[in-house]
Amino acid sequence: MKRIVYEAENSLEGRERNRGAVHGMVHTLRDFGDTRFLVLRLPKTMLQCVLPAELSLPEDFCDGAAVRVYGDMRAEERAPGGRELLVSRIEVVSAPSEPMPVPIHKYKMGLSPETELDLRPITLRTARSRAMFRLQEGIVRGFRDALYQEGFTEIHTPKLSMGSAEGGANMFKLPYFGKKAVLAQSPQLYKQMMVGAFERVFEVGPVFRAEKHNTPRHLNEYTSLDFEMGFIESFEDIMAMEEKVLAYIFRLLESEYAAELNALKVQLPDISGGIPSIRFDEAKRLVSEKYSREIRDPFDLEPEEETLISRAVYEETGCELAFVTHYPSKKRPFYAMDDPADSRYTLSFDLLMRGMEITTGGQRIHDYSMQVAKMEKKGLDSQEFEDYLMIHKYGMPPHGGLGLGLERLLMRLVGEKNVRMCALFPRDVSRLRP
Ligand code: AMO
Repeated sequence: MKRIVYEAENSLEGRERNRGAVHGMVHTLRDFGDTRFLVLRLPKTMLQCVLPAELSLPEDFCDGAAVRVYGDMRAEERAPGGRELLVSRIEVVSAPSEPMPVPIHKYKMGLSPETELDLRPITLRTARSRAMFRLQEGIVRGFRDALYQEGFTEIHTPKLSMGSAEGGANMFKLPYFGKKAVLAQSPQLYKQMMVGAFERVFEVGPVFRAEKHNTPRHLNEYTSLDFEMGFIESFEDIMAMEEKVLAYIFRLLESEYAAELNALKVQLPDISGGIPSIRFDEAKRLVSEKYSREIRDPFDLEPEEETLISRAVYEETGCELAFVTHYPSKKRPFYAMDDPADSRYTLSFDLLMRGMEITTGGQRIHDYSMQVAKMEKKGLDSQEFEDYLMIHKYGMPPHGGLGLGLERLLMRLVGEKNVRMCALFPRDVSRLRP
């Protein structure tokens, strides 16, 4: 059975062999009087099935039923995927107990985002959601494949820990057998530790941020795509690696996710000419002058500034992505390497895409005394970091890495306004279900 479904999805070759059954979920039945089309939800595509006038449907057949359909597969260029199944028999494998509460067969259901999220177990079945999360798969797959090719090792680090990696107030705290634990804000310290073991590592995993504000760009749990690499000459090596990885991801989406890109009308960004970069202080000045905007926070970028920097870079270069480099030391965590030329700034960067930050990265401190001194300067007790400091004490190469927000990248790719829609089951201040 599995094999036939796979063939039904992937080709029409050996059509004769495709005489048999396909199983799937009833997405909808379109009844035009003389012709009836059953749209079946297969693992990755929809299959159009033509029901002959004389075929009677089983009594318990309805939207949402799990069915087995028998018939002949044939080419039909007007059908999705260029093929359709001429049905001779339908069996209901299992029938739902209630009618579908919302019209999931419609591309746009017209629901409020809240209702759509409340009903996520079924609204994720729409063609639109399926296309979005197939693209999400493609991004992660591309990230993994590209890094395997570059000699990286995939790692899995703990999400329960004792201390903070990124600082700030956005940590979830929880009791842990009489002690206090926190949920990981990022795999930062562990991925650096693993550079000592494997030189090049990456991780795809959940991270937790107790952001108290509901914004369209923040989740309380998101998926972080992280890598970390040793023996770098400069933080620009990290940017070059990110560019390579993104180019790989976009190529993979183009070649293997064309149907999903088409369904969502996604235009992939063109980074074939390289991603331009601009220093943080220059970027601040540029948008302030170009758009007559007062600089309110000299140490960080406001969301509107990110949008304007992106716009200005796009107007100048035609590229929808832009690296902003040399963020102020004041706003970067203790592990960030200061610029030896001017220690007010760090050897770090953010990547903006279509007006929003999708990545943070940079070079880290590898020298023990430099790291202890920076912790003290930031008012941290280096004793609390003795596990982490083992790597500095016992030898580390110059290294750096980055963290890329999966939902943010998907959001910028598909043009979704709210990051919640780019997480299967988003977590925000007021949402812990479904
Ligand atoms: P940072 O905290 O900037 O850096 O996070 C990296 C990237 O993660 C995404 N992101 C978020 N996405 C959704 N909801 C949130 N609340 C949220 N917060 C962050 C963004 C961001 O660019 N350890 C460093 C990375 C590194 O230097 O390797 C870090 O975590 O896309």
